[in-house]
Amino acid sequence: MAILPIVKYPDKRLKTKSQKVWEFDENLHALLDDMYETMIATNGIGLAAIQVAKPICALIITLPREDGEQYEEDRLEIINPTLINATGASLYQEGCLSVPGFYEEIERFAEVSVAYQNRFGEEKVLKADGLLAIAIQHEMDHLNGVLFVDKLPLLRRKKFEKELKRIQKEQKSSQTN
Ligand code: QAP
Ligand code: CO
Repeated sequence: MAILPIVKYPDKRLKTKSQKVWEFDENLHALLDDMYETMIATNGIGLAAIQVAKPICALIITLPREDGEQYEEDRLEIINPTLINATGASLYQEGCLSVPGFYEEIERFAEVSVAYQNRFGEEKVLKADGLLAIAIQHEMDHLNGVLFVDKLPLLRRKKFEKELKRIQKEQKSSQTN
């Protein structure tokens, strides 16, 4: 197992459209395990493979429980997802491991159903609402090369670009401090 470096905005690789997974082998399993370790180590609740520079349609989500802790048995691994139903709308203050330190409200579907494969290639369907529905949509956007900041209206996108400069300065100084 290993903690992998996270690809950060504005790295162009985050715009990559990920490729379908065909082989559900030990390489995939090792990647999913590394992604989980990386996500936990960086305080994430969701991570797409492209965020660790692997352009394949794989994402993981582990939401915290009521006690605020993440449990390994709640690991959700979603390969080759397709949206089969989506209803309603909800606003949530989103963040992203590839855009650390920036959070903004994004509108998403309130409820989604996705068809996907697990790490063994078995076909599954998942119906989700609440935070899980948000996380699934956020991570599925990564597979299409889309970040949550790409969905901001122009004025808030400008606010983001301005804040980014400040965040990048802070991160540079914390590397040398
Ligand atoms: C995507 O996001 C998501 O800025 C996962 O400094 C977003 O794990 C799912 C994180 C909204 C559901 C709702 C962000 C960690 C983690 C940061 C994340 C940071 C450290 C974000
Ligand atoms: Co993200």
